[in-house]
Amino acid sequence: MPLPQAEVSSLAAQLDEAARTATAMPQPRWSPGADTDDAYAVQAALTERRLARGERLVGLKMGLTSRAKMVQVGVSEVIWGRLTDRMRIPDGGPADVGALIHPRVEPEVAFLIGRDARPGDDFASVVTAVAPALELIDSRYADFRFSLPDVIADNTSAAGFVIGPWQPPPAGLANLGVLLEIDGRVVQTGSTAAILGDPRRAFDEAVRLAGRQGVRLREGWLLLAGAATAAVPLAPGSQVRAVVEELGTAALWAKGADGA
Ligand code: 0L1
Ligand code: MG
Repeated sequence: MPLPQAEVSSLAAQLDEAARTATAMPQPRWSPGADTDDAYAVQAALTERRLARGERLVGLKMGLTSRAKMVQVGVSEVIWGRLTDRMRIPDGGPADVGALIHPRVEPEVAFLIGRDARPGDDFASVVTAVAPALELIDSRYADFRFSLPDVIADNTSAAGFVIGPWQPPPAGLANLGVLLEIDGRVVQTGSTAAILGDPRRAFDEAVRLAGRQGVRLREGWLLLAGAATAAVPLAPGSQVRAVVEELGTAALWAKGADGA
């Protein structure tokens, strides 16, 4: 039986408040029998609250698409979340990390969706451009500790993203080198192969998993394919850059509460 609507709304309100006040909250006590469908219902209600404040849905993100990420947070399922226009940070621009609880950053690859995707569509017929990207994540739970339904409800820790220059999808995407630099120092190295063996599979998983919840990728949306490395804590004042072989770079500057 689905979770009662009152419980869905209450949990969405708590997560929303935690994000808006940058205050970590305890893990929820789910009713017995609650499952991932219930967690996606909370995520949808949480997103509705943002849309009611004037934000616009601009795409989806895939989470936990690599072993490194799964091991880092102790959850071993691919998950997806929703992206709004308010989460977008201009390439090279400031990210207001003073408004976050315990931000982390990770290097990703982004896809541009050229037309509404239908079940069974393949990557080449729908994705018209690819870009290097950064994702800013910020679990609303204390100490970044959560179960699978917890993190789905929390919109897969989504907090912000940067998209580098778009370009036509290259012939090979499956094994491009990836670096994450902070203040000019390489802090993580990896390969796009870490993203489900080939980041194009993240598109297939988005169509499949979001489709199960009645959500389809729309023309003009973005899709973040997932991180190629573990995420790294982000301190105010840091300059961050993702470098993806053949695709280029995406960058941000972590602005603290005092603007420094
Ligand atoms: O984008 C991600 O892979 C994040 C998924 C949620 C787990 C986390 O907070 O790292
Ligand atoms: Mg991510």
